[in-house]
Amino acid sequence: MKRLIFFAIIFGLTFLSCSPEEEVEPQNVDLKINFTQLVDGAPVQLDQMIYQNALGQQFSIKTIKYFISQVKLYKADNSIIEIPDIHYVDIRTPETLDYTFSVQVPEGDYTGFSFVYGLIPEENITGSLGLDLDRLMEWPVAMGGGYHYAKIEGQFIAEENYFNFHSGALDGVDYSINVDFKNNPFSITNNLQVINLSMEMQNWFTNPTDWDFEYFGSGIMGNPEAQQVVHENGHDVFSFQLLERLE
Ligand SMILES: [Cu+2]
Repeated sequence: MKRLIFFAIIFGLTFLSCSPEEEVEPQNVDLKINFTQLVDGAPVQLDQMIYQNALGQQFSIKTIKYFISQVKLYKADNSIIEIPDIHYVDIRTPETLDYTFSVQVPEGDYTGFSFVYGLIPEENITGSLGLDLDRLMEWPVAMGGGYHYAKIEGQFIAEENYFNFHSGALDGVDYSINVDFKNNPFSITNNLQVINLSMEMQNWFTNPTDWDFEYFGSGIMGNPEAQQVVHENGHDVFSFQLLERLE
């Protein structure tokens, strides 16, 4: 009888010690990202002369196109999940406004994530992203080549004034932006989770430099001062939330 109880305990311990391990083995799951564009915290209303920048200049938004790349997720165990994708967003093309990364990610606790607004020099090569993106986003070879990081366009002050707030690597100078959410912990627990990434358009036009539409004029592609201001103002245009998809 004693021996039987002994075996029962051994079997019991074996069973108990095995099953929880199987349960905690992390699953790899799809991670989706949604792109939202805001003015003053509300979704952009295109082609409406209803906005005012920090200097009190009226503006509208007609175009928002941009790249994000170099997405990295930082796990609580110090490992890093690197996602090789380059994603193009166009507010007028609904299928670009959400994206499932080509790489699955393990469930678990993360300390944060980071990405690049635009393209790093190694990935900013004329002709490398295919004909469609060449046509839409190519940066002139005479200005250093590669692609625009973004095209933001609209009107300012009066209906007849158009601005092309185009950013990119001018003459080989890298103005891409490292967007750092490394200390923003979250957990990924299933296949239904979505990172909602918002771009606040007002923040392009302030902090540290209030953007003066009259001073910078309608085109800034050949203007290194303007590219530097865009680079600096862009540090806080993005914010994110982790949402659960309803399915
Ligand atoms: Cu341009």
